[in-house]
Amino acid sequence: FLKAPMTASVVGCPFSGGQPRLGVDKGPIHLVEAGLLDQLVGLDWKVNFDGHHQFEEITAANDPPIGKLKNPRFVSKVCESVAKVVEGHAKKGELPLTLGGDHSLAMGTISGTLAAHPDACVIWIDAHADINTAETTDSGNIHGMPVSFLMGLNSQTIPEFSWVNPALKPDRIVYIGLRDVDQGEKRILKETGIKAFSMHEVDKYGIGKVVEMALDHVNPKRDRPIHLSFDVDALDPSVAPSTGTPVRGGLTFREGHYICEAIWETGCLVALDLMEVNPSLEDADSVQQTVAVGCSLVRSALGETLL
Ligand code: EXY
Ligand code: MN
Ligand code: MN
Ligand code: MN
Repeated sequence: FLKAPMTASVVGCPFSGGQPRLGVDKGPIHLVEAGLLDQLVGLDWKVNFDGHHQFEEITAANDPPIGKLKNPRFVSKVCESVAKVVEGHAKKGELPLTLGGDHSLAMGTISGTLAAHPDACVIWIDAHADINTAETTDSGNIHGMPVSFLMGLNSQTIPEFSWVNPALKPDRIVYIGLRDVDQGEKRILKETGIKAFSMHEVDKYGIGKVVEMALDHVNPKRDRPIHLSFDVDALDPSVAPSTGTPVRGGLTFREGHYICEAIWETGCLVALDLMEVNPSLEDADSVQQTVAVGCSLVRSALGETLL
């Protein structure tokens, strides 16, 4: 993978079942309609896109909670199908670009990446740690839990999620941007020793140093494939207002883009997620701004330079 694959395979995932707010399923549609795919062609990517992922075989009907988990079968089945698609693209040497949709989808995308690249590491950009377990979650919203499934942190196995291979090791994931982490999640981060750079560290060291430290931790020799999972709510709400769980005090426009640029520069990027753009929230200008920022983050991660 030393030379990054120059074919991007877009996995549009109009899915909102991991959280309660309608509209996040429209995120990928707006990103594509804003011209994202042409923009990538302009960066010399070959872009595969055969329409948004269809979930019609998979329905939310008859899906009562399992414990606190909401829409568990729906989320699980959708993620399982996304995992297969991502794995297939990655195994062909293409770069899967998954457009969400809510962040529960990362259970699928990262499963797919790890199936194709077992030595991959994950860089998770988010206001939230998304590492609640079935036991620690207050909300029951699975978009707050994908990392716990990927790591096998649930004390009881949930048969509906048995397809997930809990292959993600604590030293293969690093967070940047955290500022709304639940008590139970803080305990999990401590117990597992997962490295996290919150907004406190971004303020203290600056984004350049933080990204370097994050890469040194998760990819010290810069020889591991990187899966970048970018939740747009990592950005400050003044930069990306149209998202379901905004938290003030987030990354600036440049800090977000710097992360993407620096990861691209490693030459190790093999998969990219852009999640949680919700075009139904806030006014038309905010939606346009958030969609435009989403497109430009993806362009930066896929090689757009300022000069
Ligand atoms: N920690 C809260 C929960 O588990 O419900 C909030 C999670 C928000 C998750 C967003 C997508 O990053
Ligand atoms: Mn998230
Ligand atoms: Mn988030
Ligand atoms: Mn919270």
